[in-house]
Amino acid sequence: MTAVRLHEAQRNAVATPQLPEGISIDEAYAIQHAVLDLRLAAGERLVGTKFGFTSRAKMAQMGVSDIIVGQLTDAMRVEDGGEADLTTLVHPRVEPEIVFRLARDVDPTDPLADIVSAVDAVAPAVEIIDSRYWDFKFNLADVIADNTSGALFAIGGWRPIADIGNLAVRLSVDGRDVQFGSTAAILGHPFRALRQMVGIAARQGFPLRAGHVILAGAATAAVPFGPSVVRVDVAGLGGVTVRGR
Ligand code: 0L1
Repeated sequence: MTAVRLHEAQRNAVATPQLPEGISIDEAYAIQHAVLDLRLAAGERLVGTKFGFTSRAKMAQMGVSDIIVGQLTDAMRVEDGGEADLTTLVHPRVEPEIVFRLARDVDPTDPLADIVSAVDAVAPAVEIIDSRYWDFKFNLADVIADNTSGALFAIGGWRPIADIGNLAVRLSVDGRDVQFGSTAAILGHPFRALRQMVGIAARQGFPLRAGHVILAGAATAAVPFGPSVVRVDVAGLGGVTVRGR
């Protein structure tokens, strides 16, 4: 079964072949849910959702052109300043992001749901992505089924929600700046991504619960992640650091 294959690839950090051609987007999300169910059955807890391909830089880097959503569990979280064990990953990459926190439940099936007003805080974030597919190659259905390459994430200090439409974003590796961007790269404004979450969550059955976090998607292209210290700084929001070893 495909979900078991993807789950084992993630658990054993061994790349697996891409899915057969012809899988629809809805089928791909169903596989993603089945993979997530295996993680939850193993004791992990759902803590939020994450976007993929909300910026042109990421779409161009991976050759796809649609926003996608994956799911986050507590086992994927690394503390700010903490370590990411590289032996648990296949071919990881790192991206600079911002992350939202929901203060109350949002019902995605409610056409009047206002997700922006449900957000009480924002923070800088490091996302470590890791495709489970050979050569980090995939089409849209592949990457959706593979939980949008979700692997690990770290969150910096929370700040009250403010004007986050055009904040400078910097990714550095071992103290050397490697990517610069702006939160405006996230669909023109990160709130635009957030609003799109409601429709996707309704269609694909993602809960949006109080306390959940939502990673907004990378503001720049991803860079390979190895034994090093990566830091994301977002103007006005501060920074967050992860060490790979
Ligand atoms: O932030 C993002 O756009 C993550 C995309 C995840 C898919 C990938 O590039 O592997």
